[in-house]
Amino acid sequence: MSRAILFRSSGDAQRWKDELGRHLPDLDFRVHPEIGDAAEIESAVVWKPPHGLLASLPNLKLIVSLGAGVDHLLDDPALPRQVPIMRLVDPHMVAAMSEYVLTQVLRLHRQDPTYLAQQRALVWREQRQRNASECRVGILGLGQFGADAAVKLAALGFDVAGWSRRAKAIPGIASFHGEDGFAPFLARSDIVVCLLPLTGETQNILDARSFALMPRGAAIINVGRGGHLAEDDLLAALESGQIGGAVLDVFREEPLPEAHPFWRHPRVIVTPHVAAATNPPTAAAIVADNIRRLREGRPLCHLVDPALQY
Ligand code: NDP
Ligand code: OXD
Repeated sequence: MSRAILFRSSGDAQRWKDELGRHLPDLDFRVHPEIGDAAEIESAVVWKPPHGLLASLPNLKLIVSLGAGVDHLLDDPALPRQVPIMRLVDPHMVAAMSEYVLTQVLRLHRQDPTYLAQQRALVWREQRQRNASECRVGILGLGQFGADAAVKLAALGFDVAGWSRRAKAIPGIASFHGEDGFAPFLARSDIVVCLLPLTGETQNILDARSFALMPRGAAIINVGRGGHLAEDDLLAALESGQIGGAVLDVFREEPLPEAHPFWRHPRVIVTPHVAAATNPPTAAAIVADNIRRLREGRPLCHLVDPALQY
Protein backbone atom coordinates (compact mmCIF):
# COMPACT_ATOMS: atom_id res chain seq x y z
CA MET A 1 0.00 0.00 0.00
CA SER A 2 1.33 3.44 -0.85
CA ARG A 3 -0.23 6.68 0.19
CA ALA A 4 -0.59 9.88 -1.80
CA ILE A 5 -2.18 13.22 -1.12
CA LEU A 6 -3.64 15.59 -3.60
CA PHE A 7 -3.76 19.33 -3.39
CA ARG A 8 -5.41 21.24 -6.16
CA SER A 9 -7.13 24.57 -5.90
CA SER A 10 -10.06 23.61 -8.14
CA GLY A 11 -12.67 21.15 -6.91
CA ASP A 12 -11.81 18.15 -9.09
CA ALA A 13 -10.37 15.90 -6.36
CA GLN A 14 -12.91 13.11 -6.95
CA ARG A 15 -12.01 13.04 -10.64
CA TRP A 16 -8.31 12.60 -9.81
CA LYS A 17 -9.10 9.98 -7.20
CA ASP A 18 -11.09 8.00 -9.79
CA GLU A 19 -8.49 8.40 -12.55
CA LEU A 20 -5.52 7.46 -10.35
CA GLY A 21 -7.53 4.65 -8.75
CA ARG A 22 -8.05 3.11 -12.17
CA HIS A 23 -4.29 2.62 -12.50
CA LEU A 24 -3.42 2.08 -8.83
CA PRO A 25 -6.41 0.38 -7.18
CA ASP A 26 -4.58 -0.06 -3.85
CA LEU A 27 -3.46 3.58 -3.59
CA ASP A 28 -4.61 5.15 -0.33
CA PHE A 29 -5.49 8.53 -1.79
CA ARG A 30 -6.19 11.39 0.57
CA VAL A 31 -7.29 14.89 -0.33
CA HIS A 32 -5.85 17.85 1.54
CA PRO A 33 -6.74 18.97 4.22
CA GLU A 34 -8.14 15.55 5.29
CA ILE A 35 -4.80 13.74 5.08
CA GLY A 36 -4.75 11.89 8.39
CA ASP A 37 -1.28 11.13 9.71
CA ALA A 38 1.12 13.31 7.69
CA ALA A 39 3.96 10.84 8.36
CA GLU A 40 2.19 8.21 6.21
CA ILE A 41 2.24 10.24 3.00
CA GLU A 42 4.83 9.14 0.43
CA SER A 43 3.75 11.02 -2.73
CA ALA A 44 2.18 14.46 -3.10
CA VAL A 45 0.27 15.17 -6.30
CA VAL A 46 -0.09 18.93 -6.33
CA TRP A 47 -0.80 22.17 -8.15
CA LYS A 48 0.08 25.42 -6.37
CA PRO A 49 0.16 23.89 -2.89
CA PRO A 50 0.24 26.35 0.02
CA HIS A 51 3.79 27.20 1.03
CA GLY A 52 4.95 24.90 3.82
CA LEU A 53 2.51 22.05 3.05
CA LEU A 54 5.14 19.80 1.45
CA ALA A 55 7.61 20.52 4.27
CA SER A 56 4.98 19.24 6.73
CA LEU A 57 5.14 15.70 5.22
CA PRO A 58 8.19 14.14 6.93
CA ASN A 59 8.35 10.94 4.85
CA LEU A 60 7.64 12.41 1.44
CA LYS A 61 9.49 10.60 -1.37
CA LEU A 62 7.99 12.13 -4.52
CA ILE A 63 6.40 15.46 -5.46
CA VAL A 64 4.27 15.37 -8.60
CA SER A 65 3.44 18.66 -10.36
CA LEU A 66 -0.01 18.49 -11.91
CA GLY A 67 1.30 20.70 -14.67
CA ALA A 68 4.31 20.95 -16.95
CA GLY A 69 5.68 23.97 -15.10
CA VAL A 70 7.19 23.71 -11.63
CA ASP A 71 7.62 27.37 -10.72
CA HIS A 72 4.52 26.94 -8.50
CA LEU A 73 6.60 24.54 -6.36
CA LEU A 74 10.07 26.07 -6.51
CA ASP A 75 8.82 29.41 -5.19
CA ASP A 76 8.01 27.77 -1.82
CA PRO A 77 10.86 28.82 0.52
CA ALA A 78 10.14 25.74 2.69
CA LEU A 79 10.19 23.24 -0.24
CA PRO A 80 11.97 20.03 0.90
CA ARG A 81 14.75 20.29 -1.71
CA GLN A 82 15.92 16.67 -1.26
CA VAL A 83 12.60 15.23 -2.54
CA PRO A 84 12.52 14.56 -6.30
CA ILE A 85 9.98 16.56 -8.33
CA MET A 86 8.25 15.06 -11.34
CA ARG A 87 6.57 17.38 -13.83
CA LEU A 88 3.90 16.43 -16.37
CA VAL A 89 5.19 15.46 -19.78
CA ASP A 90 2.00 14.45 -21.57
CA PRO A 91 1.65 14.13 -25.36
CA HIS A 92 -1.99 15.23 -24.99
CA MET A 93 -0.86 18.57 -23.55
CA VAL A 94 1.86 18.92 -26.16
CA ALA A 95 -0.72 18.53 -28.94
CA ALA A 96 -3.02 21.05 -27.23
CA MET A 97 -0.21 23.59 -26.85
CA SER A 98 0.69 23.30 -30.52
CA GLU A 99 -2.96 23.81 -31.48
CA TYR A 100 -2.96 27.02 -29.46
CA VAL A 101 0.35 28.30 -30.84
CA LEU A 102 -0.62 27.51 -34.44
CA THR A 103 -4.01 29.18 -33.97
CA GLN A 104 -2.46 32.38 -32.63
CA VAL A 105 0.42 32.51 -35.12
CA LEU A 106 -2.08 32.07 -37.98
CA ARG A 107 -4.36 34.75 -36.51
CA LEU A 108 -1.49 37.23 -36.38
CA HIS A 109 -0.07 36.22 -39.74
CA ARG A 110 -3.49 36.48 -41.48
CA GLN A 111 -4.12 39.84 -39.72
CA ASP A 112 -7.23 38.61 -37.96
CA PRO A 113 -7.22 41.42 -35.34
CA THR A 114 -7.12 44.03 -38.13
CA TYR A 115 -9.98 42.41 -40.06
CA LEU A 116 -12.06 42.08 -36.86
CA ALA A 117 -11.53 45.80 -36.16
CA GLN A 118 -12.44 46.61 -39.77
CA GLN A 119 -15.62 44.54 -39.49
CA ARG A 120 -16.65 46.40 -36.34
CA ALA A 121 -16.11 49.68 -38.24
CA LEU A 122 -17.89 48.37 -41.40
CA VAL A 123 -14.68 48.80 -43.41
CA TRP A 124 -14.07 46.67 -46.54
CA ARG A 125 -10.29 46.95 -47.11
CA GLU A 126 -7.79 44.39 -48.29
CA GLN A 127 -4.50 44.32 -46.37
CA ARG A 128 -1.26 43.28 -48.03
CA GLN A 129 -0.74 39.59 -47.17
CA ARG A 130 2.64 37.87 -47.00
CA ASN A 131 3.13 34.15 -47.52
CA ALA A 132 3.95 31.98 -44.52
CA SER A 133 7.50 31.55 -45.88
CA GLU A 134 8.00 35.32 -45.51
CA CYS A 135 6.95 35.22 -41.85
CA ARG A 136 9.77 34.41 -39.41
CA VAL A 137 8.55 32.76 -36.22
CA GLY A 138 10.94 32.42 -33.27
CA ILE A 139 10.22 30.05 -30.41
CA LEU A 140 11.86 30.78 -27.05
CA GLY A 141 12.32 27.30 -25.54
CA LEU A 142 12.64 24.19 -27.68
CA GLY A 143 11.55 21.67 -25.05
CA GLN A 144 8.48 19.42 -25.05
CA PHE A 145 6.16 22.18 -26.20
CA GLY A 146 8.48 24.42 -28.20
CA ALA A 147 9.93 21.67 -30.38
CA ASP A 148 6.52 20.28 -31.35
CA ALA A 149 5.09 23.72 -32.15
CA ALA A 150 8.21 24.58 -34.17
CA VAL A 151 7.96 21.47 -36.34
CA LYS A 152 4.21 22.00 -36.95
CA LEU A 153 4.71 25.68 -37.85
CA ALA A 154 7.49 24.72 -40.26
CA ALA A 155 5.14 22.16 -41.84
CA LEU A 156 2.75 25.06 -42.57
CA GLY A 157 5.57 26.85 -44.38
CA PHE A 158 6.66 29.37 -41.74
CA ASP A 159 10.36 30.24 -41.45
CA VAL A 160 10.97 28.89 -37.94
CA ALA A 161 13.85 29.23 -35.47
CA GLY A 162 14.18 28.30 -31.82
CA TRP A 163 16.28 29.47 -28.90
CA SER A 164 17.33 27.15 -26.09
CA ARG A 165 20.10 26.67 -23.56
CA ARG A 166 21.86 24.01 -25.66
CA ALA A 167 22.04 23.83 -29.47
CA LYS A 168 19.38 21.62 -31.13
CA ALA A 169 19.33 19.66 -34.35
CA ILE A 170 15.66 19.66 -35.41
CA PRO A 171 15.26 19.26 -39.18
CA GLY A 172 13.94 22.47 -40.76
CA ILE A 173 14.33 24.58 -37.60
CA ALA A 174 17.18 27.09 -37.23
CA SER A 175 18.80 26.66 -33.82
CA PHE A 176 20.07 29.55 -31.68
CA HIS A 177 21.29 28.99 -28.16
CA GLY A 178 22.69 30.62 -25.07
CA GLU A 179 23.35 34.28 -24.41
CA ASP A 180 25.23 34.81 -27.70
CA GLY A 181 22.36 33.41 -29.74
CA PHE A 182 19.69 35.58 -28.11
CA ALA A 183 20.08 38.88 -30.02
CA PRO A 184 20.42 37.30 -33.51
CA PHE A 185 17.43 35.07 -32.74
CA LEU A 186 15.24 38.04 -31.82
CA ALA A 187 16.50 40.10 -34.77
CA ARG A 188 15.18 37.49 -37.24
CA SER A 189 11.80 36.90 -35.56
CA ASP A 190 8.59 38.61 -36.72
CA ILE A 191 6.54 36.63 -34.20
CA VAL A 192 8.19 35.54 -30.93
CA VAL A 193 6.51 32.74 -28.99
CA CYS A 194 7.62 32.29 -25.36
CA LEU A 195 7.56 28.65 -24.28
CA LEU A 196 10.26 28.86 -21.62
CA PRO A 197 9.97 27.70 -18.03
CA LEU A 198 10.03 30.51 -15.46
CA THR A 199 13.43 30.43 -13.74
CA GLY A 200 15.87 32.92 -12.26
CA GLU A 201 17.41 33.27 -15.72
CA THR A 202 14.20 33.71 -17.71
CA GLN A 203 12.32 36.20 -15.49
CA ASN A 204 11.41 39.34 -17.48
CA ILE A 205 13.01 37.95 -20.64
CA LEU A 206 10.35 39.77 -22.68
CA ASP A 207 11.36 43.30 -21.71
CA ALA A 208 12.20 46.63 -23.37
CA ARG A 209 15.70 45.43 -24.23
CA SER A 210 14.36 42.35 -26.02
CA PHE A 211 11.61 44.30 -27.79
CA ALA A 212 14.23 46.74 -29.13
CA LEU A 213 16.13 43.79 -30.66
CA MET A 214 13.07 42.55 -32.60
CA PRO A 215 12.11 43.90 -36.02
CA ARG A 216 9.84 46.97 -35.76
CA GLY A 217 6.20 45.87 -35.58
CA ALA A 218 7.01 42.31 -34.41
CA ALA A 219 4.42 40.44 -32.35
CA ILE A 220 4.75 38.33 -29.21
CA ILE A 221 2.80 35.33 -27.98
CA ASN A 222 3.39 34.55 -24.30
CA VAL A 223 2.34 31.06 -23.25
CA GLY A 224 5.19 30.50 -20.76
CA ARG A 225 4.47 32.41 -17.56
CA GLY A 226 3.38 35.93 -16.66
CA GLY A 227 6.78 36.46 -14.98
CA HIS A 228 8.49 36.27 -18.39
CA LEU A 229 6.88 39.53 -19.46
CA ALA A 230 7.72 43.03 -18.24
CA GLU A 231 4.16 44.30 -18.59
CA ASP A 232 4.86 48.05 -18.56
CA ASP A 233 7.61 47.57 -21.17
CA LEU A 234 5.11 45.81 -23.44
CA LEU A 235 2.55 48.62 -23.05
CA ALA A 236 5.25 51.17 -23.93
CA ALA A 237 6.44 49.12 -26.93
CA LEU A 238 2.85 48.79 -28.21
CA GLU A 239 2.43 52.53 -27.83
CA SER A 240 5.60 53.31 -29.77
CA GLY A 241 4.82 50.73 -32.49
CA GLN A 242 7.99 48.73 -31.80
CA ILE A 243 5.69 45.81 -30.94
CA GLY A 244 2.71 45.48 -33.25
CA GLY A 245 0.57 43.07 -31.22
CA ALA A 246 0.56 40.56 -28.41
CA VAL A 247 -1.29 37.37 -27.54
CA LEU A 248 -1.11 36.68 -23.82
CA ASP A 249 -2.30 33.49 -22.11
CA VAL A 250 -0.41 33.84 -18.81
CA PHE A 251 -0.15 36.75 -16.41
CA ARG A 252 1.66 37.85 -13.27
CA GLU A 253 -1.72 37.99 -11.53
CA GLU A 254 -4.31 35.38 -12.55
CA PRO A 255 -7.19 35.92 -13.04
CA LEU A 256 -6.11 39.12 -14.80
CA PRO A 257 -7.60 41.98 -12.72
CA GLU A 258 -10.55 43.71 -14.40
CA ALA A 259 -8.80 47.09 -14.40
CA HIS A 260 -5.69 45.75 -16.16
CA PRO A 261 -4.99 47.66 -19.43
CA PHE A 262 -4.35 44.38 -21.35
CA TRP A 263 -8.08 43.57 -21.24
CA ARG A 264 -9.05 46.58 -23.34
CA HIS A 265 -5.92 47.14 -25.41
CA PRO A 266 -6.84 47.05 -29.12
CA ARG A 267 -3.68 45.14 -30.04
CA VAL A 268 -3.63 42.65 -27.18
CA ILE A 269 -5.46 39.32 -27.26
CA VAL A 270 -6.08 37.84 -23.80
CA THR A 271 -6.90 34.20 -23.07
CA PRO A 272 -7.33 32.85 -19.51
CA HIS A 273 -4.34 30.45 -19.16
CA VAL A 274 -5.90 27.81 -21.37
CA ALA A 275 -3.23 27.01 -23.95
CA ALA A 276 -2.62 23.47 -22.66
CA ALA A 277 -4.74 22.41 -19.71
CA THR A 278 -3.85 19.28 -17.74
CA ASN A 279 -6.00 16.37 -18.94
CA PRO A 280 -6.75 14.02 -16.00
CA PRO A 281 -7.26 10.76 -18.00
CA THR A 282 -3.90 10.91 -19.77
CA ALA A 283 -2.03 12.65 -16.95
CA ALA A 284 -3.20 10.07 -14.37
CA ALA A 285 -1.60 7.22 -16.35
CA ILE A 286 1.72 9.10 -16.40
CA VAL A 287 1.58 9.99 -12.70
CA ALA A 288 0.58 6.42 -11.77
CA ASP A 289 3.52 5.04 -13.71
CA ASN A 290 5.92 7.12 -11.62
CA ILE A 291 4.25 6.20 -8.33
CA ARG A 292 4.59 2.55 -9.37
CA ARG A 293 8.27 3.11 -10.18
CA LEU A 294 8.77 4.67 -6.75
CA ARG A 295 7.17 1.66 -5.05
CA GLU A 296 9.28 -0.77 -7.06
CA GLY A 297 12.52 1.17 -6.64
CA ARG A 298 12.86 1.75 -10.40
CA PRO A 299 14.21 5.01 -11.87
CA LEU A 300 11.67 7.86 -11.91
CA CYS A 301 10.70 9.71 -15.11
CA HIS A 302 10.29 13.38 -16.01
CA LEU A 303 12.33 14.64 -13.09
CA VAL A 304 13.12 18.32 -12.65
CA ASP A 305 16.78 19.32 -12.42
CA PRO A 306 16.85 21.44 -9.25
CA ALA A 307 19.94 23.34 -10.46
CA LEU A 308 18.29 24.36 -13.76
CA GLN A 309 14.82 24.86 -12.16
CA TYR A 310 13.04 22.97 -14.99
P1 NDP B 1 10.83 21.86 -21.16
O1 NDP B 1 11.58 21.77 -19.88
O2 NDP B 1 10.58 20.62 -21.95
O3 NDP B 1 11.59 22.88 -22.15
C1 NDP B 1 12.14 24.08 -21.69
C2 NDP B 1 12.94 24.70 -22.82
O4 NDP B 1 13.40 25.98 -22.38
C3 NDP B 1 14.18 23.89 -23.20
O5 NDP B 1 14.36 23.91 -24.60
C4 NDP B 1 15.31 24.66 -22.50
O6 NDP B 1 16.57 24.56 -23.15
C5 NDP B 1 14.80 26.07 -22.60
N1 NDP B 1 15.41 26.92 -21.57
C6 NDP B 1 15.22 26.88 -20.24
N2 NDP B 1 15.98 27.81 -19.63
C7 NDP B 1 16.66 28.44 -20.61
C8 NDP B 1 17.61 29.49 -20.61
N3 NDP B 1 18.02 30.08 -19.49
N4 NDP B 1 18.11 29.88 -21.79
C9 NDP B 1 17.72 29.29 -22.94
N5 NDP B 1 16.81 28.29 -23.01
C10 NDP B 1 16.29 27.87 -21.85
O7 NDP B 1 9.47 22.62 -20.84
P2 NDP B 1 8.05 22.43 -21.53
O8 NDP B 1 8.18 22.67 -22.98
O9 NDP B 1 7.40 21.18 -21.07
O10 NDP B 1 7.23 23.63 -20.83
C11 NDP B 1 7.61 24.97 -20.97
C12 NDP B 1 6.73 25.88 -20.13
O11 NDP B 1 5.44 26.01 -20.69
C13 NDP B 1 6.41 25.40 -18.71
O12 NDP B 1 7.50 25.55 -17.84
C14 NDP B 1 5.25 26.31 -18.35
O13 NDP B 1 5.72 27.51 -17.78
C15 NDP B 1 4.60 26.60 -19.69
N6 NDP B 1 3.26 26.00 -19.79
C16 NDP B 1 2.19 26.81 -20.11
C17 NDP B 1 0.93 26.28 -20.24
C18 NDP B 1 -0.22 27.12 -20.64
O14 NDP B 1 -1.35 26.62 -20.68
N7 NDP B 1 -0.01 28.40 -20.94
C19 NDP B 1 0.67 24.85 -20.05
C20 NDP B 1 1.84 24.10 -19.72
C21 NDP B 1 3.08 24.67 -19.59
P3 NDP B 1 17.33 23.13 -23.26
O15 NDP B 1 16.46 22.27 -24.18
O16 NDP B 1 18.63 23.47 -23.89
O17 NDP B 1 17.40 22.59 -21.88
C1 OXD C 1 1.27 23.95 -16.66
C2 OXD C 1 0.24 24.98 -16.87
O1 OXD C 1 2.39 24.28 -16.25
O2 OXD C 1 -0.95 24.61 -17.02
O3 OXD C 1 0.97 22.77 -16.92
O4 OXD C 1 0.56 26.15 -16.95
